[in-house]
Amino acid sequence: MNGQKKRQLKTYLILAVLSALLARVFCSDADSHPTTDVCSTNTILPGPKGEKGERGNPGEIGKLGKEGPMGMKGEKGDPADVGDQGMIGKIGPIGTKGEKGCKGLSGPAGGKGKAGSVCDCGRYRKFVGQLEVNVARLKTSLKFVKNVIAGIRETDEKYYYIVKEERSYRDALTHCRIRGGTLAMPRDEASNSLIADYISKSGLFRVFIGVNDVEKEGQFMYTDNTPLQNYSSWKESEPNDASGHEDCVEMLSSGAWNDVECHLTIYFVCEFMKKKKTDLQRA
Ligand code: MMA
Ligand code: CA
Repeated sequence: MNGQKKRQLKTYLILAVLSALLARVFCSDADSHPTTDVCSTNTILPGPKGEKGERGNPGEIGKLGKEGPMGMKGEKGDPADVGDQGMIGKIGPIGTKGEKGCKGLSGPAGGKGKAGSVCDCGRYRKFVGQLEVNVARLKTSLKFVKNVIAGIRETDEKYYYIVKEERSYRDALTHCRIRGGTLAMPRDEASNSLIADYISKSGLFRVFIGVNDVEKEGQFMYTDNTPLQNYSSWKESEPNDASGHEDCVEMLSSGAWNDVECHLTIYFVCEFMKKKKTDLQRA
């Protein structure tokens, strides 16, 4: 059986079923109208072929088809446009040292030198060296004479010298002055203890120093008429003006001061200012 006949038979069957349904609707007893021939005959024979139906509406859009196979490799594309200029690169490592250059041209001749001296510098330096040795020896000798033979003591600023001659205060002061100094005036602990040590090491007990209250009783001054300031070294209970005439001052080997009578004759200690040294003399 071909497709066309199949469709024809299908159409007949549909028409027959429709006829039966129509007969039941129009031939019912409930209906007061009389039945027609169609109803009475109740045939199922096919009618004549109808005319061709109208053209149907277009179908809905079909589903998306399956993904096709991979296409062939395309041809190589055209070269792209030239890109922008890149950033400047990092500084490279230090290069190896270049080869030594050629020797330069000679410079212009220098001016004429001064006339040579007649000094034999080698001999001169030797002589100066010998002088330095001699100066060092003289310094050592001088120190020995000052400190051992003469028994002089010194600080940076002054020399002290004990005169082992018994004199009154007035004569002692004159003695020191004639020699360019004065009776010692200890103005601080350092110089006072230096003189005290000098007295005791000399095996002595007492010496006159340059302090008195001749001018005004009870008001002791240095012999250069400067007042006692921040320093004094009175022995305990001194000055006591024991005899009522103790206007001059002695230093004991302990460094302690005691007021005594000025006409007492005892040893005394002079002081001499050192001349200020230049840098060259100090070296
Ligand atoms: C002595 C004399 C005085 C001193 C007393 C201390 C007796 O006098 O040196 O100046 O004050 O001794 O005892
Ligand atoms: Ca006294």
